[in-house]
Amino acid sequence: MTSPEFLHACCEVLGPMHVLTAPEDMAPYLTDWRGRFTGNAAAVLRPADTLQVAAIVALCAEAKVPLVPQGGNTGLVLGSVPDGAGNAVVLSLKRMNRIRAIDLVNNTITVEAGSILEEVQNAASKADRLFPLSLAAEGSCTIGGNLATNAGGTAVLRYGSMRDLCLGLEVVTADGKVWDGLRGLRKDNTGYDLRNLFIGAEGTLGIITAAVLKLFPQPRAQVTALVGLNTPEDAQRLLAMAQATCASGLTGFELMSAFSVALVARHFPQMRTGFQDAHAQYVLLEISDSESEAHATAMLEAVVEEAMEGAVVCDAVVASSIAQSRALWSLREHITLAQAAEGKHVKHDVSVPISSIAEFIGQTDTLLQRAFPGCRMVTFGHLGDGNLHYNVSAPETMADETFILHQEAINRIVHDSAVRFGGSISAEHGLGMLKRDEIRRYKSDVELGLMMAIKKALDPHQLMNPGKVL
Ligand code: FAD
Ligand code: 2HG
Ligand code: ZN
Repeated sequence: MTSPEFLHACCEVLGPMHVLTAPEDMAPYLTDWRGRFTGNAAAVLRPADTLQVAAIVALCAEAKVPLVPQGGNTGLVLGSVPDGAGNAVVLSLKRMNRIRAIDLVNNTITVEAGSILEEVQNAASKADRLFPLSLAAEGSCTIGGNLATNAGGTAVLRYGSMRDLCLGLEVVTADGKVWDGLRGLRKDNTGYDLRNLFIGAEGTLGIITAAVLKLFPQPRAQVTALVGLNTPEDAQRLLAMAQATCASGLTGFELMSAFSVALVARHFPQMRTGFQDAHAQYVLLEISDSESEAHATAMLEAVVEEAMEGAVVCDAVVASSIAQSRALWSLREHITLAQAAEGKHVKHDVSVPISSIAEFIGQTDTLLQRAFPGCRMVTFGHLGDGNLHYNVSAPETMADETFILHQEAINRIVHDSAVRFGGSISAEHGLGMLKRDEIRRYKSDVELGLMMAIKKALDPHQLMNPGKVL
């Protein structure tokens, strides 16, 4: 247990206002976004700057108190909440939200880890630049959480995931030292890649306190289309067509199954596709263009026309206004909320080679229907990256509570299937507590051994987000 002396020392560093110990004050930090798990903590600590983080981590190292870093707490794998033991502290980075610098020649922005993603996008936009990471939780997730999970989102196809968008990091190490790696360099071959070790480590190796991120020119135009199709195979064909015509202009390619779209319409009735008839699959495409709106629209229309002529697509709408484009994206981004409103479900965040997407869906759907007849598939996601959110809701006739008891069996079918296709069981959300045991089935002893060696070297007392990832 944490001693009164330890909490007193934390108060000295942060001021008592930023050391929360009352259950009602700590509550929002202890339950995950989906409401699937509530942990326990000795305190929630809210540092204001890097030196305060370093002082707190040093105190934790001395008193052997485990630390759970937390940003917006929007993570989907139970990485940002403590376990039930009650001996850990949650370190909330949300007060650390300053934009430290923008360099318009180097095309970089330096931000603190608690900065909300949307605010970083807005700061870039004000400077006539684009920070391209985009995801439905952007109004509340933080750059630190985005980095710690190597977040993906809807523009990975063109700009890559968080690892590709970060040039430098500032990190507080497990013994309370500050590593200043805030370099804005695009080339730097000076030994081991520490930056990429901390990115995607889910807070298990150190606390990210700031980052240098890449900026891009603002596209002159962004054009969106929604198309209806019969099969995931057709969606794969459409991707090849769009890439051939638009090359790197294709910035988004999102698959949504009929049931995903129907769930959104059920729980958010104002959100509809606008098509007269329902289709088995939908794809949302986005083109970004450095020339003009007319050029972008012509390109997208050419793709849609070719796909309709080839009977790859049955129906299509190209958004004719920003409002219509936003409405189409909103439909896509409400799938997570609609499935949550529908009830408990089992999430999967798998990736397979893009060429195997359709076959993966076909085979795994069959296996799941055989084992759980009537289970409802909410299949959607970043088809352009080979990343599917292959989520399973209970059959209409089965109570959620009964269905959720089968979670392990469902995971086994889906994850074994993804791995059979050469895939991964977590393409963008990470492992957290939720997939920590699961990953041991799929990584070799050699790979797990290397990961463990890194963990031991950087966090010898196992205080950084214990029980997550490994
Ligand atoms: P948190 O949830 O607070 O933390 C996530 C992990 O990072 C935890 O392990 C935590 O300990 C660690 N961490 C947080 N801050 C730090 C830090 N400063 N230093 C070290 N470790 C830290 N993810 C995607 O990749 N793509 C999507 O499209 C996407 N869409 C989403 C849509 C919705 C509606 C929701 C709820 C989530 C979505 N996510 C998505 C998942 C989640 O939003 C992202 O993983 C996000 O990047 C997490 O940021 P956060 O600040 O909320 O992190
Ligand atoms: C998305 O792509 C997120 O919208 C969330 O990664 C996925 O709800 C999910 O399973
Ligand atoms: Zn996603």
